[in-house]
Amino acid sequence: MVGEKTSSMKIQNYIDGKFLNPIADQWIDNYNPSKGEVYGQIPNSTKEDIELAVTAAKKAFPVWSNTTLNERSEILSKIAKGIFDKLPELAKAESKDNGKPLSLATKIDIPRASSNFQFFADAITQFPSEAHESIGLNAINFTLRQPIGIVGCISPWNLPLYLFTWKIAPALAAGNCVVAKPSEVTPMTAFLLGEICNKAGLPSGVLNIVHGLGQTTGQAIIEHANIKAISFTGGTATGAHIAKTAAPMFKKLSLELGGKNPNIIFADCDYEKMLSTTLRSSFANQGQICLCGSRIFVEENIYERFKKDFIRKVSQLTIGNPFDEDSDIGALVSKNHLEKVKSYIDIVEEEGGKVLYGGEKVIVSGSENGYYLQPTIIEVSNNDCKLNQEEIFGPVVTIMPFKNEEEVLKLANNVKYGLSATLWTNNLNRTMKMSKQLQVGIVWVNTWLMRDLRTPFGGVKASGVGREGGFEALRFFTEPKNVCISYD
Ligand code: TXE
Repeated sequence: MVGEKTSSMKIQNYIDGKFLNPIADQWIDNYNPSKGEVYGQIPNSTKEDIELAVTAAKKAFPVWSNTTLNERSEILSKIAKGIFDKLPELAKAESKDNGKPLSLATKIDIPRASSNFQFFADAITQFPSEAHESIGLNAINFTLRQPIGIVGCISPWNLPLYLFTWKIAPALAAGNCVVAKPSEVTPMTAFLLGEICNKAGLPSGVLNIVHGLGQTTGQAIIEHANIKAISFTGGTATGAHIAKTAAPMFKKLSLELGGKNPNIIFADCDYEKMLSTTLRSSFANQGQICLCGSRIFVEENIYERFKKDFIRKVSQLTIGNPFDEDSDIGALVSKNHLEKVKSYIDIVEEEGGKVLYGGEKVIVSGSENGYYLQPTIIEVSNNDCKLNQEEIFGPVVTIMPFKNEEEVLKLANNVKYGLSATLWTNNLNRTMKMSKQLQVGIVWVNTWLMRDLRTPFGGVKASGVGREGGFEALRFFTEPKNVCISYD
């Protein structure tokens, strides 16, 4: 049973279809953030473990890359089903490992992990390649879309199985073999995925899941000469480091990095829908989603009303143990992260801001050592302060009034990040004009985090390079090769 395994056991690497201890026998503690206590250990894998994974992947590649699309699709569908069948156990494991409310893991994280596999199981059967006839030259070009070979997938801790599978599924669907590393902070569900893959009949070595710290295990993946592409989601500084290491080796890179997303509210919006969605876009997953709208800009004629209503709504949120059914906000992912988030609250005054609500750590009865923080609203007087320029990545939002479209566009774009923006308005002309001018990869209008997995997903500026999702992901995980045939 998955549930029993999560209580105290050592996590192992999944290499060549087998569960293995790390070769150097180095281990890291794994924490339950809702209790602030160690509940297991995970490998801190070294270059030798990565070598083993690469060898297994190399061996598996010729067969896997030549399976028919139907065979591949069927196996991926079985993995999707395997995840879905274990939804309650996986959700519990995710919630325990990450601190997120069990209800969220049950409704969002695990179903989406299953959908990721099902989506790419279907997508690969529909993935076209192009042909170009050179009319008048008697030639025809067609483009092969061949798998790259061995690819590396590195994921973060905020949406553990959700983002891990978002990378692995298209990589496998495209015919690659994968060496994957989940975050060392939340390794449990990635570990449990190995067993599901074996049961689904995924051939040994096609997917290898290796655990450990970024600077040891992650570094060994990005440096390995035979790993030809890296798909990474995580912090912007780590993304820059990965680019520096991998670019001179001419690896393909997809980097999905941080965000400091504007949530722009005009007076002509559907107010109640905006208010309830803004509550989610601010604090879902304890604000630890790269897409959260952490900078709220409100048109000045509804600013005071919004402020009052938003504070009231936020004060009604329940902070508690993630396993309690009525908890809206669980624990932050780690002690370090809690301290990082708190350090921004500590500088509010010197940055010219004012805490309107929250700002304090919370002691949850029965989980006194857990990493809990109140949802926090900060009023800021300008967009240049650190609170509006740096990614806090916690249950902290800033609010600020604006006068008109022109001003708010400047405010929204005046930041190094460019992942997403949310726009609340019923004015079509404004929607069109602003959608074009916002410097981001994703704009949501009158909604937030509504996802259609076929759409391109990713950011501009310091939010990353490349797009995930749909055929974009399948293009990333394949190498196009043009064949030009001349005829008489
Ligand atoms: O991320 P890291 P961290 C942001 C957020 C957060 C900050 C740092 O602001 O506070 O990033 O978080 C692996 N070679 N986001 O430190 O370190 C690491 O092991 C190869 C935004 O947790 O970037 C993990 O698997 N890999 C974000 C993954 O990179 C390395 C989600 C992400 O860890 C490595 C999470 C190396 N040298 C945090 N160093 C988002 N965009 O959604 C680390 N890793």
